[in-house]
Amino acid sequence: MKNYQEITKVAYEGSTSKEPFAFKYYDPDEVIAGKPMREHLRFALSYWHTICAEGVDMFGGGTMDKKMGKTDPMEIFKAKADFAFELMDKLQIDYYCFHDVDIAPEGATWEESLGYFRQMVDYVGQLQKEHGKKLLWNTANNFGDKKFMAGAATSCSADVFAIAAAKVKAGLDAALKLNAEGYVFWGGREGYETLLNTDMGLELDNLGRFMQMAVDYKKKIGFTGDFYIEPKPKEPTKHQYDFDAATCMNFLRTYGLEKEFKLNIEANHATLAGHTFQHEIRTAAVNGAFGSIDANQGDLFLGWDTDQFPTNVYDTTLAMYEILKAGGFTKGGLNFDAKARRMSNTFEDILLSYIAGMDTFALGLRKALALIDDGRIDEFVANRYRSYRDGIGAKIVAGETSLEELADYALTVPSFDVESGRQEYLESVVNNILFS
Ligand code: XUL
Ligand code: CO
Repeated sequence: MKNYQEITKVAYEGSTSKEPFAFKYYDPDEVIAGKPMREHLRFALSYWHTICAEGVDMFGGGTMDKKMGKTDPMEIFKAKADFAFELMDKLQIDYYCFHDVDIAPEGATWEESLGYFRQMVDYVGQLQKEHGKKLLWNTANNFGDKKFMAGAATSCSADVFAIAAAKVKAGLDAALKLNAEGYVFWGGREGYETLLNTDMGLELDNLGRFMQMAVDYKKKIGFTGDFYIEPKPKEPTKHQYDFDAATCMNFLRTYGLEKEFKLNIEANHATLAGHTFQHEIRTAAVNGAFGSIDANQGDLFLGWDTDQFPTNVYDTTLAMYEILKAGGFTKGGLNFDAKARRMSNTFEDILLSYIAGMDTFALGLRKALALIDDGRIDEFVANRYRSYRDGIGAKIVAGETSLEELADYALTVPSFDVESGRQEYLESVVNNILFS
């Protein structure tokens, strides 16, 4: 196998290629269903996993050094940024995502940290221009530091609430400067370990107030990117307030924020919530809140967020099917919130894991379009609900009937037979498309 330096650009070679550092299904400029694959998929590199994480786990230290041979903190972060943009070039990835602490060193005080952050925002802004890349979204790490141990916007400390707000303000200033397509709010430690020490009502109201202030500031500075909430049910806290897509929608509606936010759906968070990835995307879509995707996969036998690169084509096909049905991405995209396994600890593995993930979504896109073209599934569903297109069904849908009218109508129905749901047949149609 070639080494990392030898690979200047991962190219599309088609499904018969055996070259490890080539795309088999992702052909960025190939136009399918009216636009190039790169515009359908809008792949993004996650800075925290790819540029920062070194393989540390609960039982052992790093297995990979990403300090880029530097020792001075600012030099380390500049070298990491140079590496990130070269990597995006090699992989033909157009977007990236970061937390504030991913791109800049932390100082001894907040003021010092803010200074470093602003310098690094300018630095990555310059690299963005030089490499022709865009920021899909940024976010604040309001969970890692000790001060956030009881949450950020839901902390029991008003001072911690204030520093969390300061970090979001700095993040929105950066988003504006870097012309980001969006800004993400993932709950971090917004949740609880035990209700014995928790004022849930105050915490949720404070979270609502925090989000409203972020919306007000966004409007004030004229940031036009999308705001996303990223649902997750557990980890790090036992119960996270942004449990799943439906819980997030309830939160947003309670605080009158539903028009200001969309959802960033992560595959592994969906499965931790006991849902399929497809279910969470559909839930976002039917609520008019489909925004962006954190692309990864979990291990169904493990109860935590393993953040593996997606390689399951069945899941990516059904995910892309939902995304296409939701109208595709507007400002969102597919951010690989995924890390190579601790044992996949070389720079070559970074390329190989992105290639695997990008090809799996590219194949998913091709197969989802084939499912839609084939038409059997859509036709089945449309036919299944045909009773709502005329007669009493049309009146129900139009809101033009009543319990009294329906009670009278029910007396005229000779029998109440429901047709077969044909699940196994439909699953065989998916297989037929996948393997032909
Ligand atoms: C955590 C997670 C985060 C968010 C951004 O599980 O997914 O990386 O995507 O904070
Ligand atoms: Co995520």
